[in-house]
Amino acid sequence: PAYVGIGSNLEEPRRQVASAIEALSKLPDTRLIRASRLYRSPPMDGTEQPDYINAVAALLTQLDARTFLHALQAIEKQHGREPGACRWAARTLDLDLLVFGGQEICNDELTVPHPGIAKRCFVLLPLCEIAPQLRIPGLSSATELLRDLPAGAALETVLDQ
Ligand code: A4P
Ligand code: MG
Repeated sequence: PAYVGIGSNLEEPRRQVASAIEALSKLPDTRLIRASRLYRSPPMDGTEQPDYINAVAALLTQLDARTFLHALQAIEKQHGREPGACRWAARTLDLDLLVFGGQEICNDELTVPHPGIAKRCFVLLPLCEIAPQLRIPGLSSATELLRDLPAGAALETVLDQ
């Protein structure tokens, strides 16, 4: 499967994330197999921004990685994502391609597995909820990565119910 990290911290983030999951379920030649619950955490760089809502979705797709990325970018755009905003700026919707089957990709457009996975509790917690045994190509399992986060890093991300 492909795993997609979903994040939002603007304009009703819970609604944005739910709507992104709905849009993912409608991608051509693709089937949504699981979506995690929603998790809440403060912005990673500690700037003055609203909290983020994050989730992870698992999909089976016949699209190639590049076409799949472009489909994710089209969904971001439909959700009012401002192009050209600076890195880590607040956003209505961010879709990151976390894992794409067993593939390791590194080119101008795409780095897979996503380089932030191992450091981000807001990715690892929802990922472990839906795929605890998943081996991240080039790294270890989702559960091992979560366990190896520095003490305290895991405390900032909470289930959003
Ligand atoms: N790109 C390369 N690899 C990938 C990939 N695996 N998935 C390229 C998606 N895109 C990939 O992405 C910039 C370029 O990365 C794309 O054109 C694509 O070709 P972007 O989404 O436009 O830029 P960005 O999101 O502003 O930057 P970046 O580095 O992706 O930021 P992150 O890592 O997504 O972090 N705090 C909390 N608590 N929760 C969050 O979700 N998210 C961010 C954004 C910051 N702080 C956060 C959260
Ligand atoms: Mg991104």
